[in-house]
Amino acid sequence: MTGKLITLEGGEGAGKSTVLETVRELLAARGLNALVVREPGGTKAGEEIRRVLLDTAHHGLCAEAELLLMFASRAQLVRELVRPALAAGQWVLSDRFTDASYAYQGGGRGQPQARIAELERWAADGCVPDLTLLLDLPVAEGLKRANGRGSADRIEMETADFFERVRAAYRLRAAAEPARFRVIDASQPLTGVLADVRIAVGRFLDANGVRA
Ligand code: Z5A
Repeated sequence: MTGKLITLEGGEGAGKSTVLETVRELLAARGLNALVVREPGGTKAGEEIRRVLLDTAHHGLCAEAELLLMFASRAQLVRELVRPALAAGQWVLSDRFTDASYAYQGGGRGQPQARIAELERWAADGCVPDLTLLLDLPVAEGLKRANGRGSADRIEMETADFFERVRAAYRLRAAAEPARFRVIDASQPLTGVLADVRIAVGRFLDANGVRA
């Protein structure tokens, strides 16, 4: 049986990294040793691409180059790690995936949805997550959390308006695909967020016949 792809999405400081470990533990408790990856990055070439994408020295990077670099990283990740793992029956847990391109490059930068969909088909090999946890919280709260961490990268330096568009695009995607998305209220204290994550992942595992 093929594995499943679970992705974590959300805006700045939404708590993806914090939640990721809990999801990994939930899978492990049911005997699933998940492959954990991140985007952009995850492979040797992808991590180089990530460095270019986030480096503030490239503040003049155009939206088209940014979109193509996100998908260059993703194309490599899908073929080098994600597809082989899924084919071997391993589950994959990714910190961001293609929904981030729809939200940031689509909603944030105004790149056409159809262009992103085309890239999703061929560059990402039509690889679509089975479950996506969207950690949703007001932009101001996310920026406050993220700002506590020191210097901002190239994308983190964007305006609050940009992040409002990103959030709106994520929420639209979640509303359009309710069977795949679980929207988690990330403005709650962490214990509440993790409780909701446990319920969502537990139900998904049950639905897929994965017993403890
Ligand atoms: N990007 C893109 O544009 N297009 C794409 O296709 C892809 C990505 C794939 C890098 O992503 C950038 O690439 C990202 C989107 C873009 N740019 N931005 N902006 P990343 O995922 O590596 O980086 P990130 O989004 O900047 O992650 P992050 O800011 O680290 O967010 P997070 O992982 O969701 O948050 P966290 O580190 O878990 O938590 C942040 C802080 O809040 C931390 O101190 C926690 O202890 C705290 N926290 C977490 N949860 C709570 C709760 N519930 N209450 C209180 N405090 C909390």
